[in-house]
Amino acid sequence: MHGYAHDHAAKSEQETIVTLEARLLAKNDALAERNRAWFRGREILALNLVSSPGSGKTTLLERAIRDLGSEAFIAVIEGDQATVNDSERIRAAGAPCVQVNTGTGCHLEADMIARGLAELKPPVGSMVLIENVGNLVCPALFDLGEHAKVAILSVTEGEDKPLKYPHMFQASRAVLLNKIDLVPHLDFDVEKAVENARVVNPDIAVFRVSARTGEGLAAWYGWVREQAAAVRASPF
Ligand SMILES: Nc1nc2c(ncn2[C@@H]2O[C@H](COP(=O)(O)OP(=O)(O)O)[C@@H](O)[C@H]2O)c(=O)[nH]1
Ligand SMILES: [Mg+2]
Repeated sequence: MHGYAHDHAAKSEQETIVTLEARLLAKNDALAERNRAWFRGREILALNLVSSPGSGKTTLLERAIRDLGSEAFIAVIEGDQATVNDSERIRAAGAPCVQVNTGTGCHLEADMIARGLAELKPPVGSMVLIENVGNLVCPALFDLGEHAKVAILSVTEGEDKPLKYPHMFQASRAVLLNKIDLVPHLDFDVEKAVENARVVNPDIAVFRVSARTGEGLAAWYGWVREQAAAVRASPF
């Protein structure tokens, strides 16, 4: 009897959790649609950079601000559990930035982006680059209203990560294989990493880059320009 009551309670608790989770995601999706419409109405390209901590998101953003800043106004939303370190780096690189600290949260949510946009007020035709909280799990689930998610996988992380964290690579339109300058010092199999990314997402665009040396960045910027042009061309 006790076992039954216990099981029953556990089941109903689980149902409550599942329902709450579904509601949370539905609320986020509604707010993400609002952000998406806001971006589209202003012809703003919004990219959501997702990766493990330390793969090079902030370094890639610093480079992009310096390399693309003359052709487009770039604003940044930085997500981290704590500190304003990354937003200080972004401002030093020359872009306005809002830092969101998520505390115990492991991802950015659409309402945080809406609040960031209200502060940043990015102009028509600009780019909003979002650095999500570093981890390969929950940022995949949360739509922010972005045009595309871009996954960063650095060569020190192992070529199996797309297979172990498939949702992140399925949710992303492009993957940057960063720190390619380190390949000679590692046993990272670049071809295998590309193959693994394409196993989980056959359409994913792959760029082999080094934020340190600049290798491969021209191709990545070409993709960014194509996305910006697509946003400008899409009817509102
Ligand atoms: N060798 C090398 N180091 C890099 C590269 N990109 C970033 N790093 C280093 O990796 C570390 C983490 O970079 P960071 O941009 O802070 O990563 P984030 O946590 O994803 O924002 C820093 O020490 C960077 O200097 C790269 O292309 N090559
Ligand atoms: Mg960072």
